[in-house]
Amino acid sequence: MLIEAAEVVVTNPDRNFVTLRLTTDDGLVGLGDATLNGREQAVVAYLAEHVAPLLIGRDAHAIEDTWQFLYRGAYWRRGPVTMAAIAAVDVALWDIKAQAAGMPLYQLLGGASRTGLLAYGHASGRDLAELSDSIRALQAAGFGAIRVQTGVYGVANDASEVWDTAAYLRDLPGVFEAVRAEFGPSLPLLHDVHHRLTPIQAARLGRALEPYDLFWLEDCTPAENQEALRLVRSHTTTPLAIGEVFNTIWDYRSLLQEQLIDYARSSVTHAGGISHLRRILDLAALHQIKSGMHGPQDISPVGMAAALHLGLAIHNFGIQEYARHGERTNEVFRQSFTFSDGLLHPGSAPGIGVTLDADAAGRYPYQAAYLPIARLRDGTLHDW
Ligand code: KDG
Ligand code: MG
Repeated sequence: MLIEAAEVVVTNPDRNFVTLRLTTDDGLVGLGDATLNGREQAVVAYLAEHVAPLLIGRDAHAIEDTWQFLYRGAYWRRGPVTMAAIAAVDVALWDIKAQAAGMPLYQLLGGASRTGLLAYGHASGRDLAELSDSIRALQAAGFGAIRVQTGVYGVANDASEVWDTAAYLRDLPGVFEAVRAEFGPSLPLLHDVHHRLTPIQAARLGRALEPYDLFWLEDCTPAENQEALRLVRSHTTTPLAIGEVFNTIWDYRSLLQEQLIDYARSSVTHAGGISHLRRILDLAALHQIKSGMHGPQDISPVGMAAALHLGLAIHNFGIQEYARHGERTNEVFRQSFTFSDGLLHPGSAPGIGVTLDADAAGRYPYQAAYLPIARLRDGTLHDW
């Protein structure tokens, strides 16, 4: 079975998505997500100019060899653009292989290890009343685990936000105290710091949040400095999650081997696809670290479906972020995955279970858009 066509589809139904569509000589179509928020066109060019021409005529079954060919053969390794492009090829090939086998992809990855995947949704509010309404709305939508963001921290999606670390460190424990008082001790609660603290600030926050029993504290320091987590870890038992901006196993090496985190946040879309993320999560499993795959709206339904197949199959699944897509996105990407009773399931359709409606995609052309930024009161650019 040979790859006959490799096309890159860019569409903006609710936001920009980049999708690789591979077609084989016997007519199977596989999809891979290559969306890199705010840098979408860099991956489009990488795929269209440098990867697609190399794929034509290759054996569609040779997933590992194609992965190594794109990684080692390029000489230039790692990086978000390269690894998102490789991920899209990898997922599209797994999609094709599973369709050829007539099975949902998770069966080829070892079969289901559980009946469904615990998902968390995003609650936010400018004050406690708004936050409480937001948590209730998520519970009504079926979520059994909730990420809590509030007030001084970036709830707005404006282009720029003013960030005050001292106010944040002062206010956040009180927010969790109020949420626990209202919603009880058993609701799993998560929080994302978005890389904004120094190691000693993060250590202090982790310790201050211990009474509220967080499921995890995410990205408490800039993720690229793995050593910083040693200090944080030595001061707090609040579980730590990191890695949504990582793209290879090398970014995790000391975090996993020294057991400095509890959850690995990489997505299939940004960490080299099913083949590479599985390697990361297998190494994590040796150190009792679980998956906590990134699942914001900027990962397309194709990337989300791939994550669900992998999450269902691995033993060390932890939790899945699920930001839910809008109606127009669901019209472009038809999905077999389901969400009920707080659990996601990839469904039983052969492959990854997502098809792309090209006519619908064509109705929503690319529009340039960027992530917001954060600045301190004096104007200094801070981490997002
Ligand atoms: O593209 C970046 C976003 O996906 C990121 O800001 C979302 O931190 C995020 C999360 O945890 O979903
Ligand atoms: Mg995050």
